[in-house]
Amino acid sequence: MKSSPLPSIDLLALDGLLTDEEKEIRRTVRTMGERELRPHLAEWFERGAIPARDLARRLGEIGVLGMHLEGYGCAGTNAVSYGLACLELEAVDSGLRSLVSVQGSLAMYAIRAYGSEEQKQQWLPGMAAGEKIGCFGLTEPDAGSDPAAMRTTGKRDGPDWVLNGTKMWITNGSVADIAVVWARTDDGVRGFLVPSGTPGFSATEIKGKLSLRASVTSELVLDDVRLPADAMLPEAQGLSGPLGCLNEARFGIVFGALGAARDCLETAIAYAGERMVFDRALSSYQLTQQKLVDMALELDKGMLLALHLGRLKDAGRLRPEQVSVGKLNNVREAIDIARQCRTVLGASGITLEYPVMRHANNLESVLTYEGTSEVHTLIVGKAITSEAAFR
Ligand code: TGC
Ligand code: FAD
Repeated sequence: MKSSPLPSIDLLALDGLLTDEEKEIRRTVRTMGERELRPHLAEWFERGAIPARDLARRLGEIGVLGMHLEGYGCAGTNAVSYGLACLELEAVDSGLRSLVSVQGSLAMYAIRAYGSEEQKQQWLPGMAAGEKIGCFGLTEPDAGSDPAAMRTTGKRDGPDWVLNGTKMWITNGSVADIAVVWARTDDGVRGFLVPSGTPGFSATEIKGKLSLRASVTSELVLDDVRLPADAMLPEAQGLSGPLGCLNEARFGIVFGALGAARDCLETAIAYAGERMVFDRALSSYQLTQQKLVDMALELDKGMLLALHLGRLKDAGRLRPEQVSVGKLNNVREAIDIARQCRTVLGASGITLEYPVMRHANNLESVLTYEGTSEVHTLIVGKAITSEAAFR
């Protein structure tokens, strides 16, 4: 059962802070998500499989892939609109937002920000249309929070590059046409564009996930992958290259996580209104109202934070540690909300009939990827103490 939207959750009338264009983009994504995607989510999640190609094309049609980038077939919206699109997609499932984050904020952004003109022309229009899917390979089996420890290498062999290594937990990996792979070279970390058919490149889907089941997660193996000189992204040198992409994707999560939380809270409020316990509606008990009110407050505060960061980004003034504040707070609150809503639904809360535990399970991944809560705590800690406590 999907509850109807409950505008009363917008206690602070935050909609009034949005422009007409932002509301229109939100409406488009919400309508598509509710009509075309939500009806399939429980089944996709249960099967652990999604029609990734069809999804990418449809998301391309509505213009959300790389929507905040300029030119090359991208919509060129502002950051707040991109955030709202992430929120509406994640209200359906975090896996959908992941697909869009990785395509637009990681793979396309890397090419847009660091690629040559030829690389941009070759890849971006098809990726914006959803005809080509991209992935972003930074994490390795032994280098997650600390990408500086990566072992994947890129070595010169005449004019060519030869890549060797393994990338782990890569969203979209085994459905991607193009992998952005980060590797250690003689002049620091560099990014490479690896077409999926390149000899020596393989991608295997990771099975057995209990979270983000409606998302493709893969291991990439690079075994003497030979690439021409122009496969390297010329404008990225050092770890600041991949970390610059992460700022973009983390920003989308600041909004996105609130979508999952909103969907849980709407479901819990509707359920509590209908569920009779001890002869009265569950929502009429003070203990229940305490839970619902605490969650509504956190949701609205999270939204204010997201909007503030979005306005800073649109003004070109958003700093990485501010993105960390948003990711840390909003994902932490979203997962708390999802777990609390699960209690409101009682036993029904553990099923796929309701979206709540699906969201809660997904948010376990969201808490971990794009920088764990601990990593973002340390980034903020460094910002306020000037002490780097990572290592
Ligand atoms: P550190 O020495 O601090 O920095 C190295 C260089 O990078 C620069 N830098 C940044 N540049 C842009 N944006 C940022 N946020 C940056 N943070 C740092 C820095 O200025 C320096 O530049 P330069 O020119 O001096 O060399 O690096 P460190 O090795 O101490 O690491 C810092 C730390 C721990 C914060 C960083 O490694 C980190 O963020 N770790 C977390 C890794 C992570 O988030 N991985 C995510 C992988 S992708 C993913 O999860 C996709 S999920 C799918 C989905 O989104 O749906
Ligand atoms: P580790 O780094 O081993 O961390 C384990 C624990 O140690 C965590 O709690 C962590 O916070 C803690 N920890 C680490 N360092 C410190 C410290 N200094 N102090 C205190 N505690 C610390 N990566 C990609 O590159 N591309 C993708 O598309 C991608 N998609 C993903 C999709 C999913 C579904 C998941 C789950 C992950 C994905 N990732 C992707 C990987 C993700 O970015 C990493 O899982 C994440 O960065 C954490 O790395 P790790 O799993 O190796 O954990």
